[in-house]
Amino acid sequence: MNNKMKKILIFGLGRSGQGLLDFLAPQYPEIWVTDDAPFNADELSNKYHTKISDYDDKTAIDLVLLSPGISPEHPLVKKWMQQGVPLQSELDFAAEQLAGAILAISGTNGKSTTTAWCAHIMGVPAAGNIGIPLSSTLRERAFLDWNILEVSSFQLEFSHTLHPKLAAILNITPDHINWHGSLDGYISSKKRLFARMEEGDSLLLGIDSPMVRETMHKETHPFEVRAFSLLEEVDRGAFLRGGGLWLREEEDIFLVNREELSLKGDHNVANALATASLTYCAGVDIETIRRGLTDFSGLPHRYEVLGTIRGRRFINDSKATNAESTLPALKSATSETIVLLGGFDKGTGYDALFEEQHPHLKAIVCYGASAQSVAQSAKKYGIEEIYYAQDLEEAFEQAVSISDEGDDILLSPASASWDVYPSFEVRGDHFRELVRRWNK
Ligand code: UMA
Ligand code: ADP
Repeated sequence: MNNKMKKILIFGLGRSGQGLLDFLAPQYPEIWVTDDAPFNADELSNKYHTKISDYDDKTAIDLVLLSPGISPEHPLVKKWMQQGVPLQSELDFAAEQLAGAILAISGTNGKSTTTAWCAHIMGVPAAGNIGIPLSSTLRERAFLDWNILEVSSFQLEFSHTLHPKLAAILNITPDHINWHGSLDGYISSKKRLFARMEEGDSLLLGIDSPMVRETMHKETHPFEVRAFSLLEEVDRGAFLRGGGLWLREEEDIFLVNREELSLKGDHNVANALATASLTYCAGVDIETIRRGLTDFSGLPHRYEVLGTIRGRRFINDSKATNAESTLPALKSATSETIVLLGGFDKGTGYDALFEEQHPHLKAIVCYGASAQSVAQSAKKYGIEEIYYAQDLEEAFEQAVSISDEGDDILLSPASASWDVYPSFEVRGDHFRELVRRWNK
């Protein structure tokens, strides 16, 4: 069948669905859409200048394009799978349209930072889970040699054709277990990133992560494997020697000292090592890599210092959506810190937050859907200063009321935002607004 005659259904009308509509609407006389939330097909038809029809199961669909948030357990998805209807992720479908090579970055934490850092050094736009669906950027990619993509486990669940030339798995700790059904399901999904890579391609693995080491690094692969580590000098890839960042290729190449990196903390040294190795493999010269490692300004919502008001420093780390990503914020604290913890519970537990002591942790304020689970873990490890709040606003008020001059008030929730907010950005912006109001 001529591709343009295919009946395509887009499931999900968020960022990914709209990106697909942007790309497909000029090419197709009719597109089917569905979403569990209400929407107006006529308004969409007007907006996209083609016929957008609300899906009903009388229409025989040839291809369903799924937004990443649609679970494989969704009744419609199960039905289509039973019926043998082809299902494809938005990212996979969009990636098939690319002319240039793909550099794809996945892992549990540090994906966006590393993706944006690579994009900064290579001077090309990033897309994918970083917040910009690839489908919405296809038109500007026709002449790009490289496409830098942040890829999530959700996007990989229905990935059958994605073929990166360069890929990285930064680290793996349990995440999104509710969604994938099990840790094995989560890891299997991540492995799809390199399932179609072949000789001549290169995979970079963060081997300080035991799960990456055990489930990916020990395996034999038909393509080149590099590694990065803060703890050992790797055979090929990037490592830390003394306080310096090094590449190991045909020879050892010194990059910069860790103090020169623009982003601080061990986790960002790891992100920098990954960035350096990936950009080197993509052909960037060492001087450009060195410069980019020292002048990258980072992303909002990742340990973003909002300012100091009446002696209290406010930090927005809304992107910390699991225990392992909140840990660096707690470890790097140098002032008494009150941390706001809570949100949508992904079923991965909070013990990792408190297993080691944080000398500057003054109090925790637990709020939202995961409040009780967070508090239970904290109690188990002897944390005494535990406060409770219904929502972020109440948690904020609670935190300022128990704070003193010189304290840090840190939003680093260790939970997804989805109990109340559509995204971590909206949650972080709400925190920013609360700080702004308190400043009056
Ligand atoms: N919807 C349904 N039924 C469902 C689930 C969703 O109808 O069961 C509908 C919603 O009503 C909504 C739409 O689907 O209209 C939302 O689709 P979506 O949840 O896939 O979200 P998008 O707006 O398309 O954003 C997605 C990613 N979101 C998720 O994976 C949940 C964004 O990642 C990504 O930036 C964007 O595509 C562009 O690629 C966000 C995220 O939280 C940052 N990712 C997770 C993470 O990083 O941990 C995986
Ligand atoms: P992701 O896109 O994987 O969620 P981000 O770069 O957006 O990662 O960072 C999300 C959160 O994780 C932030 O709070 C950040 O401080 C923390 N973080 C960043 N890099 C790492 C890392 N390598 N290991 C653990 N936590 C990290």
